[in-house]
Amino acid sequence: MSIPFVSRGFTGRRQRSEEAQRLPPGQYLVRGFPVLSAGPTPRTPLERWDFSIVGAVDQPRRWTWQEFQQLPQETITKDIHCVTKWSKLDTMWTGVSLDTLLQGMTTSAKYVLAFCDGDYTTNLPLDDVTGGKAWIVHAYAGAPLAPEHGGPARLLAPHLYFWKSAKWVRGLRLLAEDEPGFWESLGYHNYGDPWKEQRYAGD
Ligand SMILES: Nc1nc2c(c(=O)[nH]1)N[C@H]1C(S)=C(S)[C@@H](COP(=O)(O)O)O[C@H]1N2
Ligand SMILES: [Mo]
Repeated sequence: MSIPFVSRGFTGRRQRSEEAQRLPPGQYLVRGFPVLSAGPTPRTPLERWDFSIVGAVDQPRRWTWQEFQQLPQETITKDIHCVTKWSKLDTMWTGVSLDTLLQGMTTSAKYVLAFCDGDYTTNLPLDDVTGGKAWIVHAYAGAPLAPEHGGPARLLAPHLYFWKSAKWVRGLRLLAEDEPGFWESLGYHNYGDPWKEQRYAGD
């Protein structure tokens, strides 16, 4: 048996250039899964976990862990991009779309602030968590989300830098006026589009 090294070489180059096109400016690829946490990993038992939507809404909503699991689940595969310049391709998550969670709600809010166990927050326009762009995920690659990666559940908004994907998320506060979150008030960009390289305020 001879090894078809010519076609294998071609495949390798093609894969590398396809991967390169999926990398926003200034980013490099990682194969592992780095952990970036501003503080210790909180550990909330599932029986005490809930997810709520509060703030500028007609009726606040709250789901226990069990209720959350009974909502329609989606599995999505997305590339993720950290502001510290690593990107990871084809990460696979399972959870509930924010469209499902916000369905039928009446609000005049234009912004959301995600809040978490451990006091981390991050702000996003409401339009950036609706329209199939964001999920509350509780599994990674088919297994329960590890605590260091945000388990029991985290926000996933992969079209923005990964600091917007709040780990250990417990809810969203809907806001009429925008309010900077943890990193946003420490000089990170308010919006954080990786394709526009919006890393820091002023970028
Ligand atoms: N609650 C919370 N969420 C967070 C963070 C954090 O420190 N606390 N770090 C953010 C940053 S900067 C990144 S890059 C990702 C890292 O997620 P990972 O540790 O699963 O790679 O989580 C984001 N969400
Ligand atoms: Mo990050």
